[in-house]
Amino acid sequence: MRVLNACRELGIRTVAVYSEADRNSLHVKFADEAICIGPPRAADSYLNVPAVISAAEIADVDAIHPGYGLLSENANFAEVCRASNIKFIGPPPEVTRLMGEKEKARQAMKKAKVPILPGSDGVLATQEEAQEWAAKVGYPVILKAKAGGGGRGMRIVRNSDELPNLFHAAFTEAANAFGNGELYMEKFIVEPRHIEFQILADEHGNVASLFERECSIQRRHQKLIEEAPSLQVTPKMREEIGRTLCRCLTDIGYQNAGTVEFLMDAKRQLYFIEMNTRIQVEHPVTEAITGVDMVKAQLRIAAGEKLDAILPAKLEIRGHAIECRINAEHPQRFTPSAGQITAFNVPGGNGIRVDTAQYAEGVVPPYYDSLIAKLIAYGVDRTEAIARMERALSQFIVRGIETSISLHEAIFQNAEFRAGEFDTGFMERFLAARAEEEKQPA
Ligand code: MV4
Repeated sequence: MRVLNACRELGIRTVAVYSEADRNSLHVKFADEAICIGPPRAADSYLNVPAVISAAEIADVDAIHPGYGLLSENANFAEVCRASNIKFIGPPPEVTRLMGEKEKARQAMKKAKVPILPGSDGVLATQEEAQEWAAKVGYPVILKAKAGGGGRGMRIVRNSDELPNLFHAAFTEAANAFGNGELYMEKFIVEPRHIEFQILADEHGNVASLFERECSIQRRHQKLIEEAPSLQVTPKMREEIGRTLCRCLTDIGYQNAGTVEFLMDAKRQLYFIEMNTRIQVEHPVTEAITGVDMVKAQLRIAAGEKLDAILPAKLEIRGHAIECRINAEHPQRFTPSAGQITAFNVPGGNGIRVDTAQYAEGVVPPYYDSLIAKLIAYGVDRTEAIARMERALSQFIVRGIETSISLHEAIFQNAEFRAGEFDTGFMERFLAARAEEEKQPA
């Protein structure tokens, strides 16, 4: 729906693809054309490259927007698009492949003077080499899969005695999950903040930074709340990191939208960890504070337009925005909650945006990600954004299935959250405190 909306506003005709489970989805209803590409399971439809390409060829499309997830960071898919004379709306496959090899991405950033964490130069050939690097870097260290990302295939190592077993475990897990067990090492940052920079790049070597987002409110690597800007990033840091990233990504030949992830330590230093070569779920908070329609920007970049025609002369941050991810899941147990929606009231009003493809008679299928809506609140400052979010959460009604709305309401009551004083350990502490309260009712 997000891509469809941008196309409609630009006068571009759209073709939706859908699985048998999504026959009654809004993207099918609102696209100019819609083609069924297979059975409900994503592997049989949305991830089926020949099925997607066949639909594109039958409809004779000029371009494919891959959305986020699914095939959006699949370099092979981008290559098949290229071979089929279909424009893939995203970076070239070579760049996606480079960023998918996390250790290569790290070295590319290092070369461009983007700050990285102390760690190994390249992958660890042997356990002995891992011991040597760990002694040099100092414990705790973290082993990460070169082919990994998003938290899979990682092991935290506290001392040299633990290293042999954890090296073996990480290697085996990575080999099974990614078909490549190669590992690298970084200094482990305890309870970091997760801060990411939004980049747009055209096909003429121009790159712009659309500033940062704070994404530390997450559970098991699933983000729950994101905001922009970060209270912890000073104008000087923002400018320096942004400038360095633009230079680096010009050198790499980056194109279209991308997100560069950093960890922030207790001393408020930022360190590169990895890059996502797609538009992300949380892009609306950046849209709110910059006024840039990022999906329209993606489409115009892919059509060969230059950034200076797409972006305002001077990019500036105005106000503050927060996004709550509304998931179809139990607010305490986090188990998925598929099924028939029986009531659906979407909040609106000043400063509120809701991105959703759900509706009053909608069905949440059990096959896909549980995200059913994004609720974005904008204000002149964080205080106003919070007040609007709380008001909107109280007016967001979903019946028939369980959702995370009540969890968000509880988080917005939390003093540390309200003060902006949190890191990636926040949700674990918050949920533990909540479980404790339930054990001993007042
Ligand atoms: C780390 C780290 C601490 N130190 N790397 C997790 C997902 C992947 N993108 C990177 N991750 C981490 N890398 C070093 N050197 C802690 C995490 C991490 C984390 C990072 C971002 C957001 C949430 C997180 C939750 C747990 C661990």
